[in-house]
Amino acid sequence: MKLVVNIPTYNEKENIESCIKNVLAQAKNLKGLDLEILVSDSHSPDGTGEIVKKISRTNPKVHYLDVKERGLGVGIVKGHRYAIDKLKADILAQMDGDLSHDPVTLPQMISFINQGYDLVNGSRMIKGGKNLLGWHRRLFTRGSALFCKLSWGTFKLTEYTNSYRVFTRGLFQKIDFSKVPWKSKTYIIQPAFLYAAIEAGAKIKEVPITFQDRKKGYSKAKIVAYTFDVLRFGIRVRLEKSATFIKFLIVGTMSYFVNAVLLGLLFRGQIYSLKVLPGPILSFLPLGGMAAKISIITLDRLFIASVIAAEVSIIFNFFWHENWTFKNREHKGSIFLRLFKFNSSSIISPIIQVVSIQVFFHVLHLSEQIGLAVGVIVGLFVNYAINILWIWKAHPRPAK
Ligand SMILES: Nc1nc2c(ncn2[C@@H]2O[C@H](COP(=O)(O)OP(=O)(O)OP(=O)(O)O)[C@@H](O)[C@H]2O)c(=O)[nH]1
Ligand SMILES: [Mg+2]
Repeated sequence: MKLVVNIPTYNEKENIESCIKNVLAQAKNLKGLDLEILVSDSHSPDGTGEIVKKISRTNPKVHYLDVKERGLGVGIVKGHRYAIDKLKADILAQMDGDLSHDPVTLPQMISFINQGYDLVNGSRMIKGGKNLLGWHRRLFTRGSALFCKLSWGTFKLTEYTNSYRVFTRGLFQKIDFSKVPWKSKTYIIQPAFLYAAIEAGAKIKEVPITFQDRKKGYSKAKIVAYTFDVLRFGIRVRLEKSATFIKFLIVGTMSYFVNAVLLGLLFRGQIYSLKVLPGPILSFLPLGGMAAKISIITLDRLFIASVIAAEVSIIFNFFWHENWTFKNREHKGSIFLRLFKFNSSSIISPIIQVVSIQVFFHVLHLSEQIGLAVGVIVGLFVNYAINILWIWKAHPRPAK
């Protein structure tokens, strides 16, 4: 198994040699792994490239890649691609080249990859982690993390804007980079890559790290522009997520109309109060007393019509969710199993409505109409949750 540690650099001549040395020193703690380093440099004018090339001439474990263009994302993405294609890496790691990230954490991070995690995220914000930057940078880190949590809905993840990560080749290859703004001049690649990993279904583990302030060289971070990018990215994610929910509501409304029209035609030959057929489609079925009974249920025209209309509307609903609302989510297993799950979960909403009406009327002594309205809304969210957690489970499928 080969681990390639990708170190993106721009003007790091004072740091890069020590950084490489510190990473290589971890080889003894990474038994069974072939550790190599790739410096993916944006053609630094300060001579970072010459230093790395000189080291790589005597040490075959150290590689230099000139990615030419500026941008942390360019260094990261082109670096990992090179590590996979040319260096045949199985595990990919990335860290800053200014000694802010301590390679002593690498063995622990790798151990989680060996336990089956797809991505290990170095965090300054879990127990044991430290952020030794100045107050305004700490504020940015915390503020961005809170904003990402809220806009992405990922409350278990604590760290979003740090680069120190380890992940599998398989995960990297699953990521849809057309949706990742990796050519940006800010560091938006850091949260955007993490989000893409979540979307690709990555199993993620966070480990505490200490983030040292750089001692030498200068910062290339553009914090104001980066903040705007984090905000813009979060809003985009939120809108995309809401788009699914809006589609869910549209399909729900449409299936109500399917249900209503069909009930009208089967039972009366009408669409609402508009007469369209000479008589009910189910005119051959009796109404009331003449019909067969099963305990308290009368199997008359109204009952049969409402069951057929409800079932057709459920199938209509399912068809649109399958091919539109949840199109990009995982469609595992047989379509009939999903249809069965959808069918059986459709009963939950009316149950919630009935319970809510009872509670509002009898317990809270409020109008049954309020109970119904609350029940409908709660039922809607419960149904949505069931759909995304049970039926079209897990993560969107990466676009082809
Ligand atoms: N390949 C490449 N790497 C970059 C570029 N800009 C920054 N980097 C590297 O990305 C890492 C993080 O950049 P830093 O300037 O340290 O940003 P920061 O860690 O947020 O800020 P400070 O630590 O305060 O300087 C460092 O290794 C930089 O050399 C770039 O345009 N291309
Ligand atoms: Mg730094």
